[in-house]
Amino acid sequence: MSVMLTGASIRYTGEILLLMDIPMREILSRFAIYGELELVQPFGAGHINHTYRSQWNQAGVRARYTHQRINENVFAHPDEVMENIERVTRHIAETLVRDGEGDWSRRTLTVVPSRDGKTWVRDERGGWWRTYLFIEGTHSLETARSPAEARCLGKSVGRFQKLLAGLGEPRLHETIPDFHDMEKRYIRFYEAVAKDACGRTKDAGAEIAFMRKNEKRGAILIRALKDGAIPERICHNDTKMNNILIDDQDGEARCVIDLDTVMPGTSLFDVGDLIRTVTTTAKEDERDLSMVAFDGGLFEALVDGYLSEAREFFLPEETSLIAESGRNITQIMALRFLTDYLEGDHYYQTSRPGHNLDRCRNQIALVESMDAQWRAIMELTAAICERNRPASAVDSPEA
Ligand code: ADP
Ligand code: GN1
Ligand code: MG
Repeated sequence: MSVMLTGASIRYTGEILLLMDIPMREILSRFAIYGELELVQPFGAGHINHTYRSQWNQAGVRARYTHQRINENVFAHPDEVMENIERVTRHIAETLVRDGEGDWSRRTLTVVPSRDGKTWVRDERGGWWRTYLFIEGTHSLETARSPAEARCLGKSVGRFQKLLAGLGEPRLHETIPDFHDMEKRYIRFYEAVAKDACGRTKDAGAEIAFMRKNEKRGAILIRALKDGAIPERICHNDTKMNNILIDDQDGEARCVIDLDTVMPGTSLFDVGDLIRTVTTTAKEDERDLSMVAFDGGLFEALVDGYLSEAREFFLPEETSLIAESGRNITQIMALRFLTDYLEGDHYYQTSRPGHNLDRCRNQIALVESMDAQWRAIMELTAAICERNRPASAVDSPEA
């Protein structure tokens, strides 16, 4: 048997692959995968789930799969997460096939069912596992390197939202209730400050002060949604750049992944998270804050790419909040990293002491960079929106 394993959490003892003392081979054998398991290793750089990639010999052909243990600390109802993902991926696949799109199985995630026909498998400790086809010939980015990359990232999310606009009833489950509700997140933040469970507030004085000062504007998007000023739509809710797979050959965005949080929200949550991650050339946890700066050229290409698809459904009320969405989601992330730091790093995977505080500082620096360029950002946004006015507005005589 030629099984190779890498990664600290995996041990190989005799015939059994052990992942934190759970037999991995046994878990994988319960998915409808055929052939001989050759290799399994930790994979990817997500903050939430535990991701692995396996390799199989299927009658002489190599096939690879992605396996994930769903983080139950984050998702209280993994069955509902999987029900959403099942519906969303099926809908996208059916639409792509109907529209005659080639290579469609690299343009959407494909859930591999268990041998008893479910979308998940539960291990002996009650953990929830799922399997997807591994999308070959792609990579994900941690920073955008050119306007061309930024454009294709924006376009892929616009297209993703457009595809999901056609998903019918019932409403998707809210897999994390109040996920982008800044008002509720502030309540939890103040509780964390008051409790100071780990004695860390003393190291985060400036960051706590920043959050206090900017509380009001932090709620702009969620208020607009709650007040009905912008429509509810199905959105991804986690469109950071490394959740979009890029084709190794042509550099185009192939597939939007990490679908755990696809649920009702506003399209602007996704636009904002794109702006947060694509318009700075520093990584999210970069400690050298002089490298964290908003880049107008990347912003222009990103939003232009997004609107080239989204203009079909985007409303003027949404357009007017595009620039604000970037600042808003960046502020939300600063607040979430800071809260997790104060609470003791329970939510995000961290790999060094103070990692969440570093991330928070980085995000604050990005908000400040946007603030410093705000006038230019607004002018740029107006020009991009003018170029991407919906076809109906361009055609109508009064427009
Ligand atoms: P998390 O929720 O922890 O962020 P993701 O679903 O984003 O987990 O997966 C982590 C990483 O694994 C991704 O950034 C991507 O690089 C890789 N990945 C996940 N699913 C696939 C897939 N089906 N094909 C190829 N790569 C994948
Ligand atoms: C998490 O799962 P991942 O790593 O793609 C988080 C996002 C944050 C992001 C910050 C379910 O995303 O909300 O924006 O980290 N996902 C969840 O990097 O909380
Ligand atoms: Mg991810």
